[in-house]
Amino acid sequence: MTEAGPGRVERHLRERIREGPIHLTLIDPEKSPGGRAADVARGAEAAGSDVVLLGGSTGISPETMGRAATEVKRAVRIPAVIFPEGPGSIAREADAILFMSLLNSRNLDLVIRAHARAAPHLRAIGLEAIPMGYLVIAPGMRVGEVGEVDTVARDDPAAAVGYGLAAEMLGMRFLYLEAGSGAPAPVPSAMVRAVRDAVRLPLIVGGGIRSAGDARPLLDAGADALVTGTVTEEEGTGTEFRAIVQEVRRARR
Ligand code: 1GP
Repeated sequence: MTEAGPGRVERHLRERIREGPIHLTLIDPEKSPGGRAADVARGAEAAGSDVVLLGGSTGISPETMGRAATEVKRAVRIPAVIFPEGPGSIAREADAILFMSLLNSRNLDLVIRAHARAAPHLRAIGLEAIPMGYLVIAPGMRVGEVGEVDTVARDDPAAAVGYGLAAEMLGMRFLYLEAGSGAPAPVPSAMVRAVRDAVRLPLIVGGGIRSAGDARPLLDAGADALVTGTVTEEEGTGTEFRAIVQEVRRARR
């Protein structure tokens, strides 16, 4: 038997997280033409962000994803990791892909079937797959709709804990709590705390984080990684973005 342990990017992330929380910058290749993805990636790395996540839009093509990954990899040293919306997001030019099951979707394609179709291709091109449970919390925004999600209610941390423990026991190696891109408020910190206390997986939190003030309670509650997308789409890697990354880095000390 060949051991199916963590790959190079996952080991790197785990080592970073052992020393404290990290920041992931989400870049949407569809909304970043003409070198913008590289510009944002450079700004993100300079600010101290740890990973570029590539994804966001529905209907992205492998060509668009591949171009963005190549551009980002030429521009920065931090890893470029695909945050997929489906098999069309797969591009061998990236460093790894979050191989994520949308745990609370009603659509079995998004839970496991698309994965079964994509897995042989991933193995063939040798792209590192990072196994992750992806859980959408209300309001869920667009991913809640297109993902046909039964969102976890914001006042029901026990439900999030149940999904998180199930992900852990199924052998997934990361857990992502998602409020939805552009959510008016992030995942409640009480829910992050409850999941942190119960689940032994690195915990990624995203959706609706727009300021250092939004980030602080999530870090205090034990989030291992914060994802931001909208803030960079709206104002690049300017003051607000840098303040969020600074807040994450302060929590590493
Ligand atoms: C979306 O969690 C990410 O999948 C980022 O959300 O765009 O609200 O930062 P925002």
